[in-house]
Amino acid sequence: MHPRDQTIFALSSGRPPSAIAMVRVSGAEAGAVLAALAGKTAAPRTATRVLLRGADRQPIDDAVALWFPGPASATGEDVAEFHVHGGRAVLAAMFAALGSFENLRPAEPGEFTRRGFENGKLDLTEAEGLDDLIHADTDRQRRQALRQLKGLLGDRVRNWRAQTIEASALIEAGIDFSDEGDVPGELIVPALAKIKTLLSEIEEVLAAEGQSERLRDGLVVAIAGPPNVGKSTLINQLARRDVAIVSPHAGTTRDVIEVQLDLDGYPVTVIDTAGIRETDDPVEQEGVRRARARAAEADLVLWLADAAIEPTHDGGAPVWLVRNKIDLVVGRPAGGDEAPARMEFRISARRGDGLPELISALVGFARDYFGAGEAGLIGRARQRKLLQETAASLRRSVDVVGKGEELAAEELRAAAHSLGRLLGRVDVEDVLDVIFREFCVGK
Ligand SMILES: Nc1nc2c(ncn2[C@@H]2O[C@H](COP(=O)(O)OP(=O)(O)OP(=O)(O)O)[C@@H](O)[C@H]2O)c(=O)[nH]1
Ligand SMILES: [Mg+2]
Repeated sequence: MHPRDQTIFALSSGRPPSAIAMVRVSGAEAGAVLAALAGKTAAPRTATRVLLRGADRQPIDDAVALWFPGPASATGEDVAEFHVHGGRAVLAAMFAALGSFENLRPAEPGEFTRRGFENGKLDLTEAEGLDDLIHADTDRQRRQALRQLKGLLGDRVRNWRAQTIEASALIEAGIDFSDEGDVPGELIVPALAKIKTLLSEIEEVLAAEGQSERLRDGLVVAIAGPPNVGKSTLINQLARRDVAIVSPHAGTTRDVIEVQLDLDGYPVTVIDTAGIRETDDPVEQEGVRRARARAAEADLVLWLADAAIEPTHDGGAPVWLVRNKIDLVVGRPAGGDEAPARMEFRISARRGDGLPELISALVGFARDYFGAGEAGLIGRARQRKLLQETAASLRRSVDVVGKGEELAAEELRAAAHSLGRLLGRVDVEDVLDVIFREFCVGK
């Protein structure tokens, strides 16, 4: 039997042990599996209490089962759900029982969603939204993913695709008429008007989106500077836990240490790096190399320096100068300075002075970086690229229509094709594997 036609099963809830675990079965055998394990059938879409038994008829668990006959199910196939106690031994017994059925196998990552996609339950932008929702760490990421999952982009794209096909039909009708005199103009004028409206709608979405797909990946802030200035102390303060070792010994940090922060709903990755200096120690040299590489890739560098010493720092991407250990010097108070050319802060990472100002400046930076306001319609680079291709084809169709309707029709077909790819309607086997591989098992 082809793997696609086999019935699949997986743990769809989190890592055991847990109070309750949810095991999902999807495919032609799901009903038979439910009947065999539970010893009875369950009414559709109704929670039914069942005593599950394995092949040896020994009880596995006292559970709740749900029966979703296809096509009115998440995958479009017959689906059985088992809500069992989330102990490792319970799940091991469950999987042993499921594995003993013929034509049943464990699901691949994302395979339930992929089957839903293949059965027309959701389009590709919605599937991407679903994956993003599962991986959303912050509230803004959640909202953006939910908009995709609810099909906000998909609905627009479907509409654009229908309009493109209509415009192309008008132009092709013009081609058929062209032997018979002046008819084409009557068809081409409305077609052109349609294309221009479409193009301006797509361009508007592309322009408004600015940075919204960045929200998926987050903003990277690197803490860098000479050894012993308090970089690790600062990352611990920002993370509010001890992620990095702090010591008075210069050259303590060697590896790059990362923490994920939620700054006002914006996902921010802060990295602590080895103090940058010339050294003979090969391990520290490697640490310095990694520190430089990560700081070079970061979206923002916090260059830490001792408050008492005049610092030097690399240029390049935005660099904020953060003078630490102000508790050791008398004079100016903590806080932020919008000094003429660059941002400058004075903090005590150990005592916490100046940290609120630094954090609120980081939130402001994140707000600019991600674009203010509600997240946009485009969630991924894949979607943006296809929309750009669509706009380019539409633009070319307007340009070439005077030279020949066939050329314009060809460009419109290309535009419809790009939109179809966006939805996953055409030509997508290559991207499907990539997209669904990123999913969790059980989804
Ligand atoms: N007085 C004072 N000491 C601090 C402050 N911040 C850090 N320190 C001390 O400075 C020393 C070095 O701190 P670390 O956080 O390990 O410095 P680092 O920049 O990570 O050092 P390397 O990893 O070696 O590059 C430790 O003894 C800290 O307790 C501060 O604001 N005031
Ligand atoms: Mg350190």
